[in-house]
Amino acid sequence: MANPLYDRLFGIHAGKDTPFLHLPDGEVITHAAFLDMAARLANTLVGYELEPGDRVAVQIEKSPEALALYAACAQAGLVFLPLNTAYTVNELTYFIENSGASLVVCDDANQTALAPLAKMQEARLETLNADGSGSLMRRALGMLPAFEPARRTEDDLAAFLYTSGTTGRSKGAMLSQANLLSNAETLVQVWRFTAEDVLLHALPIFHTHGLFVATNVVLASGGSMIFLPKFDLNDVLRLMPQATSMMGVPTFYTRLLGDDRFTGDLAQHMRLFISGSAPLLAETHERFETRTGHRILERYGMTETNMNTSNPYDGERRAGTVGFPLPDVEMKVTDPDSGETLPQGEIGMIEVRGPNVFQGYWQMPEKTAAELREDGFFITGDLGRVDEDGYVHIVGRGKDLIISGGFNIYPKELEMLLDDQPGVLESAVIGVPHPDFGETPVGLLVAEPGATPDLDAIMARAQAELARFKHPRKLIVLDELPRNTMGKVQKNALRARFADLFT
Ligand code: MCA
Ligand code: AMP
Repeated sequence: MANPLYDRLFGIHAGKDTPFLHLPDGEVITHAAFLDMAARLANTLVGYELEPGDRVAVQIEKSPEALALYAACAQAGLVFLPLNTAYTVNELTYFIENSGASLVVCDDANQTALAPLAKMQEARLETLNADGSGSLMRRALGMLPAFEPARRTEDDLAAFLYTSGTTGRSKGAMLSQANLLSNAETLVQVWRFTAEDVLLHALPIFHTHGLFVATNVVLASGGSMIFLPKFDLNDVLRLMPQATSMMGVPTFYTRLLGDDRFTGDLAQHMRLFISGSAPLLAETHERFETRTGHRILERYGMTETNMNTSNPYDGERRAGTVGFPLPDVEMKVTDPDSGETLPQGEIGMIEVRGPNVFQGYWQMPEKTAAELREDGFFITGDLGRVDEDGYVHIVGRGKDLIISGGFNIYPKELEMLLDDQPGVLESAVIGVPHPDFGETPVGLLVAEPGATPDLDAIMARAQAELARFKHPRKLIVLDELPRNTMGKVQKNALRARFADLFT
C-alpha cells in the first residue's frame, strides 16, 4: 500500500455518502465530504512546502475541520502533534521548540501570543478556529478536493504525543503508522465495532483516548460519531438515544450517575459503554450497573502504547480490573528493581510488548533506553497484578503522577514552580481523592525560616503559568515534610493524611 494509515482508515471510505460525523445541531458530514475537506487541507499543507516527516503542531478546539487536519497530515505523510487546548503559551513554548515543528496551527485568539515563538522557531503560523474559520481553511477552500497520498510505510511516524516525565520535562512519544493501525484494528475486533455503530464522542481530540481509541476505531469500522465539542451533560443526555456506544473517562460516568435524567430507559438501547484513562472505581461500576443494567467495559492504555488490556466483550467485565492483555499484546509483571518476572499473583511493574508500543521518545535516547527495553518490552510505570482468572488489576503507580478527570499532572512540574516562590523552602505535590475529577493536586509547602509565604500570590503565579487543569486546588503550609531514612519525601503518608480534604 502506498500509505497504510491513510489507506486503511480514510481511503477505504472514498466516495461513500455514508454518515461519518453527526454534529449536535443535526448537521451530518459524510465520509466523502470529510475526505474532500482533508484533501483540500493536504493540498494546503503541501503548498506550505511541508514534507513527509515534518511536524505539524496544533492547539485548536475540537471541530470537524480539526479532525480533517489529522486526516490531511496522514495523507501528506506529516507527523500530527496535537496539544491540549488548556496549555499556556509558556507550556507551548517547550513543545514547539522540542518538536521542531514546521507548522503551528492555533486559534485566531492565540495568534499574537504565539507569533514570536513561531518566528523564533522558523515555523509557519496559521489559524483554525472552533467554527472552522481561520487562515488555514480559507486557503484550503480554494484547493482541489483530491490529493494523492504521500508514499509511506507502516514504520513511518504518524504522530507525536507529549507525555510529561517524572523529572518535569515532557517527552515526545513517537507513534508509527503501525502503532496506530494495529491497535485500532484489534479494538474493532475485540469491542465488535461495525458500520452500524454510532459512537457518542465527547472526549477531546488532542489525546490518545479521543483521537486514536475513539476516532480510529470508528474510522476502521466504517461507523459514525456524534461529535460533540466537549462533554456537556445536557448534550450527552439529549443525544444518547441516537448512539449505540460511548467512550469516556470515569468523570463522564460519575457525572451521568449524578443526574436523575440518566435513567435505565435512556441507556437501555446502548450496545457498549467503555471507560479508561484513569481508574474507574468499583463502586461507580456497580452503581452504573444498578441504574442501567450495563456493565461498563474498562480498559487500560497509555500514550506510549495505545491500548494494552481490555475487559472482555463477552464474559465477565470485572469491576476494579482492566481485563486481559489484548490479543497481540504481551504483558508481564516484573520486580521493579531487578526486572525479573514475578510469579503469577504478585504485585510488580507492568511491562508490555507488541505492535502497539511506540518507537521511543523524540531526541531522548537515554529516556527511551530507560523505559523501553532492548527486547521490546516497555516499562509502564504502573504497578499491577494478575489474578487467578487472568484479569489485570492496576494497584498503584510506580511513577509520581496525578490523573485529574483523565488529564495527567506530573507533581514534579508543580513542585519546581512552587519551590521557586518567595518564602518557600520546599514543596510536595500530592493527588488527593476528588468526587468529580477522581484525583486533584494539592501543594504542601514548607516555609523558609522566618518567612510567611503569600499563598494567594503563589496560587496566582501557578495559575498564570500552568494549564487550568494543573492548578493546585489548595496550598497548605506544613512545618516539615515527612521523610524516610533515605531522606525521600513520604508522599504515601501525606496522601493518607489529606485523603479526606474534598470527600
Ligand atoms: C477541565 N477543568 C479541569 C479538568 N477539565 N480541571 C481539572 N481536571 C480536569 N480534567 C477545569 C475547567 O477548565 C474549568 O475551569 C473547571 O475545571 C471546571 O470545568 P468543568 O466545566 O467542570 O470541566 P469540563 O470542561 O466539563 O471538563 C471536565 C472533563 C474534561 C469533561 C472531565 O476534563 C475531559 O474531557 N477529560 C477527558 C480527558 C481525556 O480525554 N483524557 C485522555 C488522555 P474554570 O472553572 O476556570 O472554567 S489519554 C490517556 O490517558 C490514555 C492513553 C488512556 O488510557 O486513554
Ligand atoms: P497517559 O500518559 O495520558 O497516556 O496516561 C496513561 C496512564 O493512565 C497509565 O499509565 C495509567 O496510570 C493510567 N490509566 C489509563 N487507563 C487506566 C485504567 N483503566 N485504570 C487505571 N489507570 C489507567
